[in-house]
Parts: sequence; structure tokens; C-alpha cells
Amino acid sequence: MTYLKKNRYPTEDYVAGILSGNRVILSQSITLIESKLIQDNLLAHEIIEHILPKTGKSIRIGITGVPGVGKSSFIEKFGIHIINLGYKLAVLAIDPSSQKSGGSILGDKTRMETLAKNENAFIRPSSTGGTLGGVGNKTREALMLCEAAGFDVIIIETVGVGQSEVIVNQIVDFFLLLMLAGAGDELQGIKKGIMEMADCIAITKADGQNKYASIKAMQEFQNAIQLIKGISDTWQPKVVTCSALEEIGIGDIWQIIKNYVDLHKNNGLWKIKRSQQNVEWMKSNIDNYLQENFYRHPKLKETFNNIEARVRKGEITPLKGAKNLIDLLEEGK
Ligand SMILES: Nc1nc2c(ncn2[C@@H]2O[C@H](COP(=O)(O)OP(=O)(O)OP(=O)(O)O)[C@@H](O)[C@H]2O)c(=O)[nH]1
Ligand SMILES: [Mg+2]
Repeated sequence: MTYLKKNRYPTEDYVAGILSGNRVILSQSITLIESKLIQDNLLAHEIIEHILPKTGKSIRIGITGVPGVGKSSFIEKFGIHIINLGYKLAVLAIDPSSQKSGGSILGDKTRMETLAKNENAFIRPSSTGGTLGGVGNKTREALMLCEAAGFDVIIIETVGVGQSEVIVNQIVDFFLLLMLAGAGDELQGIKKGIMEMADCIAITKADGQNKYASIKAMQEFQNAIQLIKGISDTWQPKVVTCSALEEIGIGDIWQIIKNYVDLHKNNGLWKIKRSQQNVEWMKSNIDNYLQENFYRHPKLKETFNNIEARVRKGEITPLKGAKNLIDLLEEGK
């Protein structure tokens, strides 16, 4: 097979490379996760099996907000702040639009220039081919590799417009939502469901002429979040202002995250959430497996297009179409 000639190493080489913090090997392993070749994915899974005992120690942070809210600029300053405190940071960016637009990969790298050059930071924009569930699994797998490579804090950046936050929320420990002052939340396209997931809301660009409006927005969001989530006896989501430009509020947000981690480790919720996420991970793998096997099945090759066309023309109902295809696979089992 040509695959074997394509410069793949034995599993143990990848494992050793990752565990020793070799960034080139880490990058290559993430490429295996994202590869469309099933053999690459299988190799990636073998690597993950080996490194799993070395995972679990990082703080996993999801950061979301509409395009242009200031995510990359925030991460750049936040990243440098925590690196100066002695942490190693990995940033994985999911961009659901990149499939069409060719990606904001370049843009993100340039907006995180200082961070990208720092030896204690690793930035990896994620390819978003495939289903969102698939993206979730791939991101989680990449996160595990980064953990095994010794990164203490892992940020998953996602654009806050759709479903991807729900998936990210199943991967991270702490969810930070970035918002802008001066635009109603409807305008910002942030759904109530995303607000519900937030452990902290930061009003960005709270600088210059925007300062006063940001403080006002902070108070409004404090009220809104109480209405949406009620009063919690474990964690009341925090609402703060920040500015990447003037470097305001960055340290406060890190302190909030640290407080959250300490509190949840002490009351046991940390462990419970991680175990639930593991179960979700397993289920999501099953879903992907079933889906991929279904659509790739040779038995369906011709029939699928045929039935699809009939559904399109209204000759059979979508339910019947699905049933016919499933029955075809079940036949002779
Ligand atoms: N005044 C001010 N401008 C900012 C701040 N942070 C970011 N910006 C500007 O806002 C614009 C968008 O910032 P990004 O950090 O690229 O935003 P993003 O959310 O990562 O954008 P996407 O990756 O496209 O979704 C840029 O022109 C930044 O210079 C800030 O704290 N203050
Ligand atoms: Mg960005």
C-alpha cells in the first residue's frame, strides 16, 4: 500500500516523541488524527491508547464569541500572561467556516504572533472536515496529545455562532464567553444556550471610548445571566470586562479560572464532569463509527444515489428512503 511509503513511523516513535514534548511529532500526530485516510486514523488511535495514562492533568478552557469579538487577541495576551507565570499553553482553534473560506488559519497565526513564536506555546488551527461530531472527536484527541506532550493549559477557540460550542462544552472544564458592549445579545448572534454554558462572560475591548459602555454591558449581563441560570450554590458565572489592547482584566480572568478549578477539585465536581465527558466521548465515537460505516458501505454505493433521487422527487418519503437503505444493510446479516 502506498500509505506505508508515506513516511509513517512505528507507533512507539510517535508515543516517545509526544511524551518527550517534541512539537514536530506532536504536530504530525495531530495530522494523523485529521487525516482522511482510515489507516492514519487507526494509527492515531493506537497512539492515543498509549498516551492516555499521561493525560488528564491540564486545565481545559473553551473560548467562544462571534467573529471579530477579539478571541485571538485575547488569547495572545492571556497566553503570554500565563506563560510568564510558568505554564505551557496549547491553543486548538476550531473554525466551522474554514471548509468554505479556506480558513482563518493565516489570520489566526498572525493575530497571535508573539504567542506563536513562544517556545512554551503551541498553536494549532483545526481542520473541520466532516461532521461536527467528528470535529469534536478530533479536537478531543488532539487535546489528549497536547496534554501528554506536557501542556498545562489547553484552550479550544471556537466561533460562537452555532453548534460547535455544545461540542466544545463536552470537552472543556471551563467555558469563557467573550461579548461586545453596545450590541444587543440578539445582534451578537449568541444564543441563550451558549450563555447558559458560560462559566465566565468577559466584555471585550473595554478600552478607550468603549470603556463606559463595557461597564454598563457588564452590569446588564450580570442580571441577564442570573435570569437565565438562576442563583447557583456551586458556581455563579462571573461577568467581567477586559481589553487585550490595554491589557486590562487578563490576570483577573486567569484568577477566576484558578478559583473555579480549585473549588471544583475540592467539591468533587471536577472528577464527575470529566467522567461524564468520557462517556460522551465513547458515545460520540460509536456515532461516528456507525455513520462512517453506513455511508461508506459498498452495498449502498448505487442504491443510495437512486433512493436519494427518489426522495428528492417526492416519489418516496424520507422515512421510507431511510428504511429501505437500512434494510438493505441488515439483509443477510
Ligand atoms: N480596541 C480594541 N480592539 C481589539 C481588542 N481586541 C481585539 N481588537 C480588534 O478587533 C479585531 C478582531 O480581533 P480578533 O482578535 O481577530 O477577533 P476574533 O474574535 O479572533 O476574530 P475571528 O477569529 O475572525 O472570529 C481586530 O481588528 C483587533 O485589533 C481590544 O481589546 N481592544
Ligand atoms: Mg480568531
